Order: sequence, then C-alpha cells, then structure tokens
Amino acid sequence: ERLKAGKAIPDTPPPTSPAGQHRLWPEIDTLVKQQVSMARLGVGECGAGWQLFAEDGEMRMYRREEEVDGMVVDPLKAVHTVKGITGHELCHYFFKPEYRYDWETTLENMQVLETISDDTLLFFQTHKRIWPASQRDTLFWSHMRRLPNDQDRDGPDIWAVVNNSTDLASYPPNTGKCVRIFLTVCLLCQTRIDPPKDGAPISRDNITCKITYCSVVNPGGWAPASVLRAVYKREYPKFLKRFTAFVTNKTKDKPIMF
Ligand code: 6CM
Repeated sequence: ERLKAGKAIPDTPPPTSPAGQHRLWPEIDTLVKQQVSMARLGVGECGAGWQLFAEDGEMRMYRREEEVDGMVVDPLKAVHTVKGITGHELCHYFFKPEYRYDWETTLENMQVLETISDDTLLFFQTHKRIWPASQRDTLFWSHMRRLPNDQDRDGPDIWAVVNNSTDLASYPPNTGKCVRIFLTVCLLCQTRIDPPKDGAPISRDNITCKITYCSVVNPGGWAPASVLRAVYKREYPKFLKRFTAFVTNKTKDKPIMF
C-alpha cells in the first residue's frame, strides 16, 4: 500500500467493477479498455488525416473527416490542460446524472434507465432539435473507471468515463419524433502534482489535469453534412470550456478529490 493525500490506497485498483455480473459487462469491459488505449495515443500516433479545427488557450480540437452511407461520422479528439482540478473530479461530474443539466447544453431531457452499479449507468437522453434536421435521442451505457498510473507509480491514478450506445427493447429507436444517435465517447483525465518546495500541504495551485476527450457520433439519419460540421465546430469547444469551468467552480472550495 502507498500513501496519497494521507490516505492508504491499494497498490492496484480492482481489475473489475461491481457491474461484473451484468449482461452488458463483457462489452463494457472490452470497449473501455479499447477506448482508453486509443485515447492515450497522441493525434500523431493514431493515424493520418487529423485536422486542427479549434484552439483556445491550452485547448486543441482535432477531427478526421469521415462519412458512412453519406452521413458525417467525423472522429473527434480534443486535448486540454486545466489547473486546479483532478481527473477524479472531472470524471465524477461528467458521469453523475445530477450535474448533467448544469453543463450539457445539447440536452432537453435525461433519464437514468438502469443503475447497473455505482460506476455504471444506463442513460436515455433527448437532445435539443437543430434546424433543419429532426430531433435526436441517445441511449447509452456510461462507465467510470480508475486506472493505475503505470508511468508514475507515485502519481495520482488516471480516471476515465466511457459512454457507448446500446439498445433496449422498451426504448426502440426511431419510433417517435426522434432519430436515434449512435455515439462512442471517452473522457480520459490524468492529474499532475507539483508539490510545494517547502513541504506545505498540496493545494489546488499545485495540481494540473490533462484531459483527452474523444468522440464518434453517428447522427443516425439524415442531417446535412455542412450543418452538422458547423454544429460540431461550435458545440464541442463550447462543451469542453463550459464543462471544465463548471468543475473548477464546483470544486474550488471543496477538499481535493484525488
Ligand atoms: O459527451 C458529451 N455528453 C455526454 C452526456 O450527455 C454524452 C452525450 C453525447 C451526445 C452527443 C450528441 C449531441 C449532438 C446533438 C445534436 C445533433 C443534431 C444533429 C442534427 C444537426 C443538423 O456523451 C458532450 C457532448 C458535446 C456535444 C457537442
């Protein structure tokens, strides 16, 4: 066992989560591992064709133009560095349903359909309609995971949330006014601590978090490519700035959650 922020934590985080018995578990576990290893690669390491489409301070957003059956499914990869918050905090606020309306601007309605375990939920969301396309909905599992920091055993653990579309017989797609979106999203957060030289306790001034956000969204039905790309260009930077500002604000007077 090693000590972190005065707390003893086990050497290796538990390899499985309590969701292990669920019908979706094999898919969740495989996809989380895959998404995390992809997210850990820099844009230079994960194939050609990535173009920088947005930049603001430390934030950089890249996309690769891709279409499937005439529908835009451009993979997106964003990197950002934010001071004063940890990866655990970012993942906590991204995963927990009670905060979603505070930062998710595309949202019209959100429901938790199933609590698979503390770290695994099934969500059904409707999103705001964007003219001239039909309104969209999403049905996805969401899983939050702590990963060992194998580059620096004394550094804080890495945290990730993976969201991935799934089906549920009681919520069939494309039956009402909404077209079902298919998404795979991964938020990966790595905290760095620069301890004060004088041995003073670690404060928020000593922590920085490197964030990687990857997504592939299939709009599921007709949506004009140019409108969709314009929406993404506007909405993704807005999301990442708003979400990180929300976490900064929410945690500033709270003890650090490593
Ligand atoms: O990852 C994000 N949010 C998560 C929690 O809500 C979750 C959901 C992702 C939904 C992404 C799709 C939103 C797009 C809705 C508009 C599509 C309209 C199509 C027609 C346009 C002509 O992973 C943050 C997602 C930030 C998205 C900008």
